[in-house]
Amino acid sequence: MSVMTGEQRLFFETNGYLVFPNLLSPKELATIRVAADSAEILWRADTSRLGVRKPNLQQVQAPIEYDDNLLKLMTHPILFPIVRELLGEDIQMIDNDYFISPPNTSSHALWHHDVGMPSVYHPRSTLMIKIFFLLSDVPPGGGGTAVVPGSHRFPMDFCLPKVENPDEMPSHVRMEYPAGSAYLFHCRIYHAALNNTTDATRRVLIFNYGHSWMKFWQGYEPSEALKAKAKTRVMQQLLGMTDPYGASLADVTDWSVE
Ligand SMILES: O=C(O)CCC(=O)C(=O)O
Repeated sequence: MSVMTGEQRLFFETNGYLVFPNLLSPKELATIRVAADSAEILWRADTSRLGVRKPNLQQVQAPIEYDDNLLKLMTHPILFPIVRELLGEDIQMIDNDYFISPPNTSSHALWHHDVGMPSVYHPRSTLMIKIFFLLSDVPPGGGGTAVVPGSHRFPMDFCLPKVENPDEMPSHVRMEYPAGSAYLFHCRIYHAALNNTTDATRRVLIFNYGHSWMKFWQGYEPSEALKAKAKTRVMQQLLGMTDPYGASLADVTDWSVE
C-alpha cells in the first residue's frame, strides 16, 4: 500500500520535489535546534572537524555523528517512508550535512544537479533523494534553495540558461518557508542556493538517500561509534551495515530505530 497520496505522487513525478510546510512541531523543532546548536559549537571549536568554513557557507559535515536526535531525524516518521517508497527497499544514507548560510552572502551553490556519473545513463532512474529540514525561517531573499520544477526529467545534455545571479534562472521555485518546514527533491532536479541578501542566518539540515550498492559520498562513511548505535535493521541498512547487493527493508515490520 502506498504511503504517498495520489496528489503527492503526481506532484513529485511531474515536478521532482515535494514541500511539507511546518512539518516539525514547535517542540520537535526546539529539540533538533538544540542538537544542531551543540553540533555547531563542537565543530567551531575544533577546526580539524570535517566541513567547509567559507564566508558564504559553514558546513557541519555529517551532523548525525554529533547527536542522536540528528541521527534519528534521518528516519522521520512521515518523510522516511516517502523516500523509501520513492527509492525502493535498498535505501541507504549517502551523505548528510548541516548548512549554515551567513547573512548578506552570495550563493554557495550555483545551478547544478547531483547525479551525473560518467558512464551511467539513467534518465528514468531515481538514484538519490535529498530531504531538507529548515531550522531557521527562510524569508524572501534569505538564501533558500531553489529548484527548476520538472528538470529531473531533462536529458543529460540539457543546457540550462546561463545566469549571472542564481535568482535570474527562469521558472525557478524558491524554498522560502518557516523553520520546521521540510522539502525533498529528486537529485536530478536542477537546484541552487540563492544569495542570502537578508540580515538573517539560514540553517538547514540535509539528508541524502540513495541505494545500498552506492558508496557513501567521500567523508560521510559512518564511524564505528555511530555504527555501534545502530541496533535495528532500518538503521543498520541506512548506515551501510548490510550486504550492498542483498539489502532490503521489504520484510521489516519493526520500524523503531532505537
Ligand atoms: O544550500 C542549498 O540549499 C543547496 C544545497 C545543494 O546545492 C545541494 O545539496 O546539492
